[in-house]
Amino acid sequence: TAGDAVPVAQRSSWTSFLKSIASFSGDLSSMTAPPFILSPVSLTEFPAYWCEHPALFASIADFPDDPAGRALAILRWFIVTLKGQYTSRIESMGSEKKPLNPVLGELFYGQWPASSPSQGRTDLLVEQVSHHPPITAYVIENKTKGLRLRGHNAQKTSFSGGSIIVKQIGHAILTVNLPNGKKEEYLINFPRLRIDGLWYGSPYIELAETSHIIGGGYVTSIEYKGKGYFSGKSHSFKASVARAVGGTEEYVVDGTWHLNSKFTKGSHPAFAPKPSGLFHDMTALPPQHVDTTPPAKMGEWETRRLWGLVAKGIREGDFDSASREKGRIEVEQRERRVHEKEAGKVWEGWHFDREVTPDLVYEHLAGLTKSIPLTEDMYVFKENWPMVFVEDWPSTSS
Ligand code: CLR
Repeated sequence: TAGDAVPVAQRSSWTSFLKSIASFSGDLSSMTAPPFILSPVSLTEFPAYWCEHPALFASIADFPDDPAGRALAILRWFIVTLKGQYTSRIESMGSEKKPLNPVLGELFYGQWPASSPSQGRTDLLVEQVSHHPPITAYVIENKTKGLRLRGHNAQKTSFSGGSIIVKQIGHAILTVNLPNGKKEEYLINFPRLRIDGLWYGSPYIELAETSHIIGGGYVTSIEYKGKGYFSGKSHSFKASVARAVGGTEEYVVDGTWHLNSKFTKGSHPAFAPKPSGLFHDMTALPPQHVDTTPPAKMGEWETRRLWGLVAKGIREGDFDSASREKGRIEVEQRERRVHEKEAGKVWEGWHFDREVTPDLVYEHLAGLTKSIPLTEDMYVFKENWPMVFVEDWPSTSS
């Protein structure tokens, strides 16, 4: 029945939250939700999901003379991130929750240590570059392997048939530095989300429609389906890897992104160990969570320090103190904006410049398909990695 997973005392506030999202579309992040659905984690931590399998990210560099191998390595890394991106809150918190809405200028720094000298260390830098609407920009780099992912994320939400529909805005560009000195760029865009289970108070995500990876002479289209659609299984996908010129389809991979998938067309010796034809397998692939700045070196804008007391209140069920601390942060932010206005200044940001001219790399790659917008915002990294990245950090996760 309705609100099964909702604590009795919060059922009426859950119902009115649902009513208000049904009659509203836009920025969900700023809406007040009942305490049981609040997550203690800010959206600035989400870009870390891109690299919870750092060895598979690094493996993109292992195909210097094989463009098809690179396209498949990028596809495999992308598919392997989906379980963390879209189902991990169910495992860690019981259901999808409402993340903390980052403040303007909020930062998250991270690192995945090198598991071997040849794999190299991977660095992560995230900054909230807009508060309203919320936009998060990030860079993930493995210098040893010559790989960099940069991107930004925003969401447009609407309500349909009892579900929240989230259109993801933004994109990422993956740069691969080849040993011959050439630089390759791949454009990645993101799937549409449907958030179901709201009525019961236990929201979960299903992916829908199609996302793309475009570059290196290939266009990969990934089509998502949930339960009740052609395969009948939740979290199904079908990826088609085709030549950008001429459109010849060379590989098709079919399966579920949270479990496994296999080739149903074509195969590649580095990916499909015969006879299984297996392309990816999550069942024995635990995520490697990111290490964040050592507490002694953590600055006041870094998310775990900035939201520390709010997160503690949410974790310990002390919602009065959580909302008092949240109120304090919001008032502080509002005052900051007022002071800027009085001084005739605008917030400059720490690590990113908003690009004012159209991004030619984006436009060229987007032009290779008919299905994605031709122009987009772009945030350019100022190449100012902070000093904390100079050395390896002590491990903070297991
Ligand atoms: C952010 C970018 C990541 C993938 C990702 C996963 C979960 C999404 C999140 C993005 C954006 C914010 C999001 C969240 C799930 C729920 C949450 C849509 C796209 C909304 C704002 C909260 C809805 C509130 C209900 C759970 C009650 O790469």
